[in-house]
Amino acid sequence: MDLAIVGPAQSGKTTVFNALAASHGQHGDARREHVAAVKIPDERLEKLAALVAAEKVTHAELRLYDLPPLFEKGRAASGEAAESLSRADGLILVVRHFRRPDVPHPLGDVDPGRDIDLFQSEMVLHDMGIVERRLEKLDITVRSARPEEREAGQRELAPLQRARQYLEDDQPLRDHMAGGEEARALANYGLLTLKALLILVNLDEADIGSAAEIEGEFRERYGASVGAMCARLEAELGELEPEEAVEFRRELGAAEPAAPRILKQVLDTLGVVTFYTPVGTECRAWPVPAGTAVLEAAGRIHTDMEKGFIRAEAVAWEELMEIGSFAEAKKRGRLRSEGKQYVVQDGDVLHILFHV
Ligand SMILES: Nc1nc2c(ncn2[C@@H]2O[C@H](COP(=O)(O)OP(=O)(O)O)[C@@H](O)[C@H]2O)c(=O)[nH]1
Ligand SMILES: [Mg+2]
Repeated sequence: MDLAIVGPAQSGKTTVFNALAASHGQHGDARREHVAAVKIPDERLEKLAALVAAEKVTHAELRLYDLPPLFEKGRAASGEAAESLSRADGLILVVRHFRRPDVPHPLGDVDPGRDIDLFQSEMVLHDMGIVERRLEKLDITVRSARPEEREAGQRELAPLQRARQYLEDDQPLRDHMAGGEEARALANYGLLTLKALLILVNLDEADIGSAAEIEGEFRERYGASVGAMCARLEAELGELEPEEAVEFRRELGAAEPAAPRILKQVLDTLGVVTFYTPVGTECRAWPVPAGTAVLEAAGRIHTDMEKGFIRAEAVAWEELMEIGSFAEAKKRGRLRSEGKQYVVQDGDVLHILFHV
């Protein structure tokens, strides 16, 4: 899963990127300049790994992209940034709430609400451009096409026309078209307002005590996924040794690290559920979109598992922790046997049976 960090200049995008990438032991190799692979902190995975005495624990990962400012002076993203943006499954929109007189705001004053509104309108305009260009082209194609091609063109037209309607009303597409067949038809256009969006309010150091309150205010106003953190503080604490960081946090009144909470919000925003596979000596977490059938989930692990799928043995994480082992769960008849249509539930521990 790819997440693009977007927002106005100087809102703290790079700082957020560093704060999230520094979390959970991400120093070193996984981190390139503008891309970071971030392990998703997962307490369930760690407890499960301990239960089955796994030698190797593999966390689910997100890829974060730190993008240059978009829509500045009407400019769209270009080159590599445009590609990362178009491919991303979701966006983290960073807006500035921190004050800092020494860091000028490009619009003069600090007003996160205005910045959110402006950015949302820019995204709508961006998508409108894409949809209109595509519709124009299709219109020509359909009119000059042979009958059998005409039909395919018309099938593509319908969702685009619906999208144009919403965009004309200044409505982000995710509120109306996400998840369904139409969204799939539009998936390859790189439409920004169709992507999952987490608004990340970048707090002032002085406001960390009221993070939850501010988060609540913005959520009420925007009816959307909202997170709040002080990115600079978290990035700096992320550089420290863990014991030192704990000490500093206590002094600052920022009890819990923000990154795990924000990453969890990212997963929720993406509509992702996590299942677990303790196989041999490895215990692993797998993120999949909510609603994924176990057959497809098996295919994520290995194509052979999908091709030769027989059935899955499943047990909920809580239940397994309580029972103590897969073998004991089986003995007590608590392992469910699920066919390929079974929809994977968050927290499922799965054993997939397949023939090669
Ligand atoms: N006080 C404070 N300053 C921040 C915070 N986040 C970023 N900054 C500062 O704002 C400036 C711009 O941050 P940067 O991450 O480079 O912004 P970008 O242009 O969006 O990538 C830098 O001087 C940061 O130190 C924050 O949470 N609190
Ligand atoms: Mg930057």
